[in-house]
Amino acid sequence: MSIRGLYGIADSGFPTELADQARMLERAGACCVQLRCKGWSRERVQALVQRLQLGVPLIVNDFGGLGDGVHRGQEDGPMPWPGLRGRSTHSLEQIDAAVAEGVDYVGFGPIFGTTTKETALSPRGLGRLARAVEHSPVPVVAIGGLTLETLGELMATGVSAWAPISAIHGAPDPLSAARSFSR
Ligand code: 3NM
Repeated sequence: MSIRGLYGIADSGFPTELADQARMLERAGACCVQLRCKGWSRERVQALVQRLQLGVPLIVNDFGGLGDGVHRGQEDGPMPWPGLRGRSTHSLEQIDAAVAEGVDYVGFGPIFGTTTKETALSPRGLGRLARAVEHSPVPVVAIGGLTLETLGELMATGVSAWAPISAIHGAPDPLSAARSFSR
């Protein structure tokens, strides 16, 4: 598979059931779906994964060995093996470190201001995103404060994929919003 276009994230911070979010993202054309279940036990995430039959790779935030892949932040320890592996990064140095540990893609953000994740980091902006894209030998997934209004500028950086959360799950019609991001 390739990490391209809409990188779907199903997020437990929104009221819609995670399985329904995940199926909706697949239907909208996401290249993969990440389960971001903050505060959930491994057992609870595992039960959800077992219930989900998706036609696209299922990537699990934090926990390795459950889905087709794992995504981890800077503080979340070494990458489990095997499977599709992604790491959140916020600088070129962190991209280098993630590439050295053998990740398949890097997240890069926050591009714009976000309220979905508690972060002390200032928005990286499109300029730094463009440098990250140029620098990284693996696909870059932009994240943080993404909207449909800025999708055109974002794509102009050459970024492989994008992972909007509130612009989809907080939209009046999430499927329609996700479809608009999926191009
Ligand atoms: N990671 P929204 S920003 C989960 O910078 C996450 O690594 C970020 O949500 C990072 O699209 C973020 O609602 C939240 O801003 C993205």
